[in-house]
Amino acid sequence: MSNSMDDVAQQAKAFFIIGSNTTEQHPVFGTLLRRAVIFRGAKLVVADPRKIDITDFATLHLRQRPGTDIPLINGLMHIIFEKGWEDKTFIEERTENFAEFKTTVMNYPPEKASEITGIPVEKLYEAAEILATNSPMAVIWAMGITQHIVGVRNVIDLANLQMLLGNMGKPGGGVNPLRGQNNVQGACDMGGLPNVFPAYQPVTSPDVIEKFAKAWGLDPGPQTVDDKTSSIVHGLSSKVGMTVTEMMPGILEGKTRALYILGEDPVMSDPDTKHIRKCLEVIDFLLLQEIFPSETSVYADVLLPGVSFAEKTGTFTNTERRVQMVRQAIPTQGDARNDWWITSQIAKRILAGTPNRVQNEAPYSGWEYRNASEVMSEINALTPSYGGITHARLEAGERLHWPCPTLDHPGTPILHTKQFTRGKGKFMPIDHAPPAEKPDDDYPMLLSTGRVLYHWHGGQMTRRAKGLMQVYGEALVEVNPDDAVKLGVNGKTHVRITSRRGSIKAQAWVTDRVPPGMVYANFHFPDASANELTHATLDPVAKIPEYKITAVKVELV
Ligand SMILES: Nc1nc2c(c(=O)[nH]1)N[C@H]1C(S)=C(S)[C@@H](COP(=O)(O)OP(=O)(O)OC[C@H]3O[C@@H](n4cnc5c(=O)[nH]c(N)nc54)[C@H](O)[C@@H]3O)O[C@H]1N2
Ligand SMILES: Nc1nc2c(c(=O)[nH]1)N[C@H]1C(S)=C(S)[C@@H](COP(=O)(O)OP(=O)(O)OC[C@H]3O[C@@H](n4cnc5c(=O)[nH]c(N)nc54)[C@H](O)[C@@H]3O)O[C@H]1N2
Ligand SMILES: [Mo]
Repeated sequence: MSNSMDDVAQQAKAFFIIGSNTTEQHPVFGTLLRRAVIFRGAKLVVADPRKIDITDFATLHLRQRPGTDIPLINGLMHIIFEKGWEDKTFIEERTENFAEFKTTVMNYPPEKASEITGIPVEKLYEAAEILATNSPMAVIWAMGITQHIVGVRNVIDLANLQMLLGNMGKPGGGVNPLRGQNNVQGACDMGGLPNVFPAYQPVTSPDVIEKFAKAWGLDPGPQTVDDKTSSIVHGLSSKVGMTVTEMMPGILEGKTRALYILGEDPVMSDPDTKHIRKCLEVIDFLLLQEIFPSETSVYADVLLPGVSFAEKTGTFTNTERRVQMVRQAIPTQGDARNDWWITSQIAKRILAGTPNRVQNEAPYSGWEYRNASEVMSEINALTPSYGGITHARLEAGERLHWPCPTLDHPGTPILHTKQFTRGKGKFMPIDHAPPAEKPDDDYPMLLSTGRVLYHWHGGQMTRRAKGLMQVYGEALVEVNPDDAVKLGVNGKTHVRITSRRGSIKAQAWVTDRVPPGMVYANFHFPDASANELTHATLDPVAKIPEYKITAVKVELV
């Protein structure tokens, strides 16, 4: 998020929630937003194909066809131009490439936007007025925007909207993607991405490589294979690696021979389960670090027991870039060990067999951490945006959002107040492209997938909680009443849903949460996981799968 949760909830005059089921998937922030609507009259526009719970609080609900967010956003911006609501001063002072961008937006008059999205023209005018005339306005999104082959384009177009309205770098405004996993922001910040070291320092930059090689006592030269011993000569690689969604199919192409998986359950969470099973069956070596046996653990050659959040000390970085202490609450269970400890033991053993290692006085060579604070000290030294975020400051109760480069820096709850990271904000012309799969005669319905309040992804944790299973004990598929009549679904009927990849049977929940022609399924239960049906077509830049759109047929069983 460019802004903090409190800032958005307290300062925004209007919210635009697009592709986020905020009350079910981010209940704490969802509550703050509902309170803002109820108690201080903030306006709320929700753009979501489904009638999710937060639409009960919306000033206006736009129910676009899935995968049509670009014509929707461009259509809104077209109206903003027509009415002269754009922030001319912000555009002039803080942005560039405006003319090219405007030319593209002009190709999306409201009538055309309406035709593609299915939203009536009057509603587009109403939405544009609410969003443009209640300033500051905060845009909030999640997976409904990103899990598409146009995920990156969707995000860029929302940034266009916020620059057009001058809502960047201001309290109560901003671009606010809600991160999902408790520490996914921290994982990305620490370089859990194929193209960057911690703090988004590119692996392709010679200066950055030299800095890390020096600190870690490694040869800055490229990673090579020693011909005689056929072991890897460890330098720091400047090659951009693979994303998860490339590693998996890479197994069948011979590009991936071993996998070290920590805290993921790809059999449940990756698209096209049948394909994932095939990949995991043939991989040479699979090491899995887990807190429970999972659907994936049956494929593991070695299963190592990590510890849950309640058994560890360290920090999590949340969706608003705030770093928070997590303290061990219960003793480690059984043979489980800290995840960082296991990883460093493996690393040490790999390093021990590595020729050509530069053994100098490198401050952070050897993986010799004794506790999480020592890991944090290394982060402080090598990760500029975390330079001033120490356990001591967090323990003293400071609220620190990165960037926080030095010990006396107060942190940065709002980004881009004076300028953008690249200087001027660059408007990007963004055009619509249809989803990879479209309903046809064989598969006439559209499947959307996601979560429910009571479960967490593959369900390894939540399906072990008795109370949650009592409330939500089996997968339900949302089916519109019109479709239910056509199918003959009545009461607790089970339906079979089939796509080009597979088939599941689940109980239908007849509800107008979904529009006619669309069903919605989750991936919380192995016997009826939506990922048996989904396909692995990826966004070309972010490599995120199009989980939100699959063509299916639905039958009564
Ligand atoms: N209870 C619970 N909470 C969770 C999680 C969990 O598993 N359980 N997971 C966490 C994680 S990791 C994540 S990433 C977040 C995800 O949080 P969300 O992204 O809010 O959750 P999703 O269920 O993926 O659904 C997103 C919304 O996008 C809508 N949508 C579908 N297609 C489109 C489209 O084409 N355009 C638009 N604009 N909207 C569309 C859906 O109807 C849905 O309301 O939740 C986090 N919170
Ligand atoms: N169809 C469909 N598929 C999706 C999505 C969708 O919307 N639709 N959403 C996608 C998204 S946004 C996400 S984030 C993924 C999530 O997918 P995953 O990350 O695979 O799912 P999780 O269930 O969150 O976590 C996986 C495992 O981590 C283990 N675990 C928990 N805590 C710890 C720990 O501290 N240490 C270790 N070592 N293990 C731990 C749990 O036991 C669990 O089995 O799913 C993706 N898949
Ligand atoms: Mo996620």
